[in-house]
Amino acid sequence: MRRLRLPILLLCTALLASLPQGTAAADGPAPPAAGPRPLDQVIPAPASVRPGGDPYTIGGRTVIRVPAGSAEARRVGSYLAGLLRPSTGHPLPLTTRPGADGIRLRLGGPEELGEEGYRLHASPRSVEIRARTASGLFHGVQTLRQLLPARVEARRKQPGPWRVAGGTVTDVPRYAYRGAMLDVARHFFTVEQVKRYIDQLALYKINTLHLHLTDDQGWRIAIDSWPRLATHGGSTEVGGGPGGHYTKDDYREIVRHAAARHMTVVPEIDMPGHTNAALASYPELNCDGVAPPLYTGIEVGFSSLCVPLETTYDFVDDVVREIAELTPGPYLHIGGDEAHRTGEEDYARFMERAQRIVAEHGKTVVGWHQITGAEPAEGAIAQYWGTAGREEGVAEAARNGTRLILSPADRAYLDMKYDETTPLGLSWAGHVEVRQSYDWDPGAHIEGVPGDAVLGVEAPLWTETVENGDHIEFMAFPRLPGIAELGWSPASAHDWEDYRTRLAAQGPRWELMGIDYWRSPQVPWTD
Ligand code: TNX
Repeated sequence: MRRLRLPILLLCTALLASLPQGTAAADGPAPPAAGPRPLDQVIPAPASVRPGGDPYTIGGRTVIRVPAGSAEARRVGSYLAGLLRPSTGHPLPLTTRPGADGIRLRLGGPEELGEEGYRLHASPRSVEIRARTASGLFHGVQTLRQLLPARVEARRKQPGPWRVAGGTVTDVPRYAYRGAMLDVARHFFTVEQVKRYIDQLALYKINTLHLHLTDDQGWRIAIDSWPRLATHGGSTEVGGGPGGHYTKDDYREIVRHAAARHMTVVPEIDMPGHTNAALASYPELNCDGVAPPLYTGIEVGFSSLCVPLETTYDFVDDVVREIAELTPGPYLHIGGDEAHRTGEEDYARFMERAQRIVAEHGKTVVGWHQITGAEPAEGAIAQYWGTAGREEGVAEAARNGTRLILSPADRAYLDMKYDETTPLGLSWAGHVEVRQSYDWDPGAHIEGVPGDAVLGVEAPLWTETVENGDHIEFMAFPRLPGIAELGWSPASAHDWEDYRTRLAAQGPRWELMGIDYWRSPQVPWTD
């Protein structure tokens, strides 16, 4: 017995010492060990921080006050309680009774806070989060979460204190669209895996989940009017595994889970290329009437819907209608990339009709930036995935009103290897280390694009080599928070040295969340 005690004690001390108390960086002065985390030490960096006054401490008598009469705001309060109760061990009851103490979520505030902004004010009496919308409250809650010690992420009771530094954070996003894309076509991911990723994205104020639902290797969503798309087209994946597809109820569950985290789902049906799974499911979609075999390799650009065939547009109309019905959000992504088997004129013809069909079903078109080679519909959004930063066609479309989502492959692609040792991923756009993915400005990235044409940023995760949840996390972390910061924080907050220190402090949080991340040598991890 006696001999065991010392090692256990040492282990506990080491464990406690490894928990972040502030933001000690390898190359910066460490704040006092017991001090609360400074208000600016969160990701994305807040737009404005005014530190001052004594901290707030969450304790056994803390209540969470939510506004009466807003079910949405109350749900944000419940979400916060669900985060804090297991690790703090405090009851944290929700109440609509007004009062000056506790954690106070309040609706209202200056117009400048907009649709998603919030103001967090901490003093010894309370932490108040104010916003004009429940989404703003939700983002404020993510800031509060990051201001607490990393061990708040543990699902069992941890030692306090649970302090929030005194002062005020006033925060609004730079861009309205802050996305992450998951390719569920090359490899299929279960509803639970997608929900877990949504939970992780929410921590960084990502507000859009783009699901790449169809590709050559798999069709992943049930379409009632064309059932074989899912049952046959979804029956395998890269490498020949069993694949799978979402029933409509599965998909609704993903949309619901995302909405509860103030995230909109953008479904993508990739057309006219990347359609082998559909062509394999229905011979009548092929120009020669012959269905090709299912495909489990990773080549791109070899398939195309048959542009002259009228059946093609019946198919597009049915699919878009059924997908639009499942989609509360405004956008429907129609792909349009790498249609190497579709002639230029056919491509323009197809895109013109496909865009019209999307509009008829009440949605706004998003397409990969190749759609700027056709005539983009009014209000269309193009997603740039090039590597050159020069793309005259894209710039011209932007000057003519097409809005852009930026996902430059050599910066934002989460499927690129970090370096030559990365066991997963591709490298056609080069290696993308943490600094490379963070250190660029979406507002000035493509020559000749007016800054206000940029709707936002997105980090796509293609899954040719990504087979399970651990793989998703290893490729997304630590790059995803950098793209999230580019989407949220003002350009004036951009600073690699400061960012990498803040990023380092996320490591212990990820460990407690069970996230297996790449320990990039560019980041001064604290343990
Ligand atoms: C290009 S980017 C693709 C995908 C691949 C990806 C792999 C784009 C619109 N198309 O089909 O999965 O590269 O990095």
